[in-house]
Amino acid sequence: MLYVGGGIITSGAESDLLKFARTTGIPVTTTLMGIGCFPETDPQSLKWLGMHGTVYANYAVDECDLLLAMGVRFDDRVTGKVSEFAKKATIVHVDIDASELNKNKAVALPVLADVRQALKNLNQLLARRSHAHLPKRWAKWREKIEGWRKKYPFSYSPVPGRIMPQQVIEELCRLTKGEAIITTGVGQHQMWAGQFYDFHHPRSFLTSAGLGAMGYGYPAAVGAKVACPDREVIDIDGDGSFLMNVQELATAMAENIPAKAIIINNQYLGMVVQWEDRFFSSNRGHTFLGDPNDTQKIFPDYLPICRGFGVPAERITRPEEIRPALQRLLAAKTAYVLDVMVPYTEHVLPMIPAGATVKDIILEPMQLGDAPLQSEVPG
Ligand SMILES: Cc1cc2nc3c(=O)[nH]c(=O)nc-3n(C[C@H](O)[C@H](O)[C@H](O)COP(=O)(O)OP(=O)(O)OC[C@H]3O[C@@H](n4cnc5c(N)ncnc54)[C@H](O)[C@@H]3O)c2cc1C
Ligand SMILES: Cc1ncc(C[n+]2csc(CCOP(=O)(O)OP(=O)(O)O)c2C)c(N)n1
Ligand SMILES: [Mg+2]
Repeated sequence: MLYVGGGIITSGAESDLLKFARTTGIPVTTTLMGIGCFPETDPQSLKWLGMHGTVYANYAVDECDLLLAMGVRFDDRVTGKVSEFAKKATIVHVDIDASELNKNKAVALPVLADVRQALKNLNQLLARRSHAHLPKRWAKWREKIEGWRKKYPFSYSPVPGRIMPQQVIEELCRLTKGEAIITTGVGQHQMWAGQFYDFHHPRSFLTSAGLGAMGYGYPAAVGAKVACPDREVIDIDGDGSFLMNVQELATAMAENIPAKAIIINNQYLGMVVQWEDRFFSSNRGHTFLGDPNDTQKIFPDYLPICRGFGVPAERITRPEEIRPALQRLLAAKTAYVLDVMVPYTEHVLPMIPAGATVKDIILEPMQLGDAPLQSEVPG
């Protein structure tokens, strides 16, 4: 398995990686920070691994006998219980930072190198003679992975009459053909953006992954739009995260920067709610973001807030509104905000709990029926 990440993007090694993967036929999984360094619609791509990554990538890393880790740092959201991570594999780790080698995970072969140069050298070695037999050699392995891929795709269960967050992102991916630059806040919406949008190019998924700074999404979108005025730039944000830097709407208007935002508005700090539900008996610790005196009201009301900044905004509450609303957002020539009301009861799946292993992977939605939940989100 190839386990590749942010280092591929910083070093600009994506074409060298593609060449190496093609020649050898080795399946590729990325980290969240590596999203886009290998085209996600490619048959060799297993999308991303880790806590909320694909089941098939996690299973493949668990089963593989050789793990080529390149420009990655064995983050705990990827490894879970470190001693169990890729236990059957001989691990080779290529990293430019000596302090990363053997830091979280002791490996068989640490290589201190620029990953771009390392891949170029490997490709040169491979070019010396034909390796056409290599991809065929892994046929059984690929077949096994395809079985997992078919059995465990990213999925969700629609709730009649309600907009599901995943559905909005899937539709956006269809409308933009996976070619937009997507930025995010931190939380459930961030994970769904990574799961349900298919990225083809590096530097297309801008997300605060390591430090996880809520509020990153909109300012990042403004910056990306200035850097890449010809690309569609959309912040897929959470209602909590968007509020943290909402003043940047003024920058977008004052500087005529048409950065768009979609607020996946569940009226909660959704990711924290998910942990409350799963691990703390649904005990709420100030995770409701609405008005406690009127839980049926949508609060804060982003429409007049955006209007106050001179930014056009609309709100949708029903599934049939998704496509036309996204089309209006994409057609807008100025900054634009789409406030999408979604149920707060949805959990990001799959999930490997912190410090656990692939054996503990959660696949099933939670039966929230008897949990002491606050009232449903309006809309
Ligand atoms: C709510 C939440 C959930 C998350 N869930 C997941 C998850 O399920 N899966 C997941 O993958 N992440 C997840 N993350 C992100 C996670 O915390 C880490 O940020 C991410 O996994 C790190 O990616 P990376 O290993 O590619 O390292 P990066 O942080 O991108 O670091 C890059 C590595 O490459 C090295 N490098 C840099 N340049 C070069 C070069 N030229 N040559 C060689 N090496 C180089 C660096 O030294 C470093 O070791 C989550 C984050 C949040 C906030
Ligand atoms: C500045 C900051 N404060 C707190 C956190 C911890 N945290 C991580 S996700 C999250 C909830 C985010 O809520 P929202 O933006 O509404 O996204 P959702 O999970 O509902 O999609 C919180 C509080 C953080 N990552 N950053
Ligand atoms: Mg929220």
